Amino acid sequence: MRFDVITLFPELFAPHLEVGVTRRAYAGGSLQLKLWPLRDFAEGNYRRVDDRPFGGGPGMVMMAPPLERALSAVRGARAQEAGEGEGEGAAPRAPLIHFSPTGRKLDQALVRELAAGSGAVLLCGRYEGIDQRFLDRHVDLEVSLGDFVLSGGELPALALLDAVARLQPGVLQDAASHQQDSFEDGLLDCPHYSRPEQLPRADGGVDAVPDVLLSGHHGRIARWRRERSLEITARRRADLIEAARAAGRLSKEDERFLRSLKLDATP
Ligand code: 9D3
Repeated sequence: MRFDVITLFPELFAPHLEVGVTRRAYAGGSLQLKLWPLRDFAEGNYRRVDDRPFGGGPGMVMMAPPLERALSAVRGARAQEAGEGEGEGAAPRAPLIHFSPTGRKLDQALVRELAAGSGAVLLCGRYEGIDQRFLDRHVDLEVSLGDFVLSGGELPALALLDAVARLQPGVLQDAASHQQDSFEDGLLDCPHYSRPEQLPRADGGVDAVPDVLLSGHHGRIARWRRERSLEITARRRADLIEAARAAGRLSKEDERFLRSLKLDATP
């Protein structure tokens, strides 16, 4: 699958291509990333991509013409590559996703949807935003990372690419780790422990690993983990318990455990 990114700061994407699980997705060829530096599509001696807002006010607005030229180049390159493979008729046009604080909040459902598709064009804004006429013409989906203020859309684009990359077949160490992900089953993850069994504390004591995890009892370990997931989810994200219940993902045993918790109204 192919992602094309239109950005003023293509260099921000280098680390994502160079390390860890995401590098494997690109090296293995399941994911392709093409960067389109917006400055390359600007005109004149100053290569301007921004200008003052009509109506006045602070900050600058990204101008439509360089964006139009960049998007045409992306569409052209995608059409050419689709044509080279030939075979079955025209592929559906890749969606244009604009990262914006006013967009729909990124979640695992959208990540899964994109990971199952053939890619997208990602548009990263800077300054106060992008000329609305360009957005109205071309944008299919606006996506936000959440209710906090960033300086542009590049980090949200990287977050989306990272989340999609780790869902590519063969990218995660073992496929079972998807299943255990928080949000894949709709509950928060349980705590994890590794060696040493006894971790010395500054006060002379030790912090031990919960006994059940050393018991070798796979059934009891699975139940303990399920209960820790249910407990932390009930305490921190009651909305996710409600959603899991509505989707029929809680067993009688889960419900019995949840009733046994002394849930505080105030955290
Ligand atoms: C001072 C300007 N803002 C008024 C509160 C508007 C504004 C414009 C552009 C705020 C942030 C930005 C740049 N942010 C993004 O492009 C962005 C973003 C974000 O800031 N938070 C969460 N998700 C996203 S996706 C893109």
